[in-house]
Amino acid sequence: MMSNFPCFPAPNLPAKTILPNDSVASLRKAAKLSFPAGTWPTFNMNPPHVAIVGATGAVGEEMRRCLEQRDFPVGKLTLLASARSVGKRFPFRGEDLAVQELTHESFAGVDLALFSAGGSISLEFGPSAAAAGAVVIDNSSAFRMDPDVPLVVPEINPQAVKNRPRGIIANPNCTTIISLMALAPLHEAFGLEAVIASSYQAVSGSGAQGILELEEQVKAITAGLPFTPKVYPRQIAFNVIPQVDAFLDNGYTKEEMKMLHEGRKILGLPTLKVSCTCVRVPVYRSHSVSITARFARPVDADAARAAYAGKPGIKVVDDPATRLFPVPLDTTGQDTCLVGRIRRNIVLENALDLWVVGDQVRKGAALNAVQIAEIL
Ligand code: 2RA
Repeated sequence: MMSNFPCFPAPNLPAKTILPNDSVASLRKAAKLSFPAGTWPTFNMNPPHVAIVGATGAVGEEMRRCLEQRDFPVGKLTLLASARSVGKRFPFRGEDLAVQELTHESFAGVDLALFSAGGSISLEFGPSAAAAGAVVIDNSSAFRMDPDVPLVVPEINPQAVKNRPRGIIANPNCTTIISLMALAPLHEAFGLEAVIASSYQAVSGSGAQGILELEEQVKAITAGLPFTPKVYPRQIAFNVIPQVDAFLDNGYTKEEMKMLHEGRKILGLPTLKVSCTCVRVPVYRSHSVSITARFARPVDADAARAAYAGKPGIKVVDDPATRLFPVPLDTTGQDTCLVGRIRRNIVLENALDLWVVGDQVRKGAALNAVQIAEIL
């Protein structure tokens, strides 16, 4: 539908695995999971019956693609959505699967349920799926701060998947994931203490509606026609909007406070300080985050670049001499987050400035969920 625009949909991806399977093995090793790749001890059946809840949404569709591209061992795939989507069909491994209506009875026989249909659906149906015996991986914010629900980025805290008393594992917010992909290796090397960040968030973070609003406004403005913003509080075309999600009493938005609360939980740093300004930008896909991070120990740019060596899912793209730095189009449709503009901050002691970019539909949502399933 967005064919007039060069960056959406995401470029065609290779039919097969993007993140090599040895990366799955390295994530499992990091999680200290000793069983060999290709076995799935969590599930009684091998391969598992997988359900995607919210299968017609942007993230639900990307989950289906990730399962296929990464050769996730799916015995059966059930696509679930609201009644109005029943009958829509989607391809999966050469089959044409019909969407079924989500009900509390949908999870009989399901081993793994990937949820991406919003917080209220997760709250209502997640516990039913878990009660039916499925491991639930939830992309909404509904359970993220529940102490009995692990909040997992597989490259950072894979071991947390093992402790899931409610049978539910939460996928963090996209901006949190992308920021932490850059911060976690630095934390390991230098001891993270405080973060000040500004995000540049793509309209696909608001789902198909956000993409449509940007496209329609660009068309209307270039044709000299009037339009009324619907999804965003102000015009998003040729503009930036310093509001993502609802405002809270402290003047921050919910999205901004997620960086603090989720960052603390994932990194296991209850005293981590985070101040964030989240901004919506007229980019179709991939979020960028400008970060100033203060550490316990001295840092410099070379040591920071070295800290990323061998870390899965994050790559340094950083050579000011040749104007090499990551931009959102570089990560669109890609699995790896890119970090650049790494420099010592000249205001604060032991602090760095950096710029990280990642595809928020993939690593910020669908891919992260499938990676969690891979290490169960
Ligand atoms: C956004 N955080 O970009 C959302 C997507 N999860 O608005």
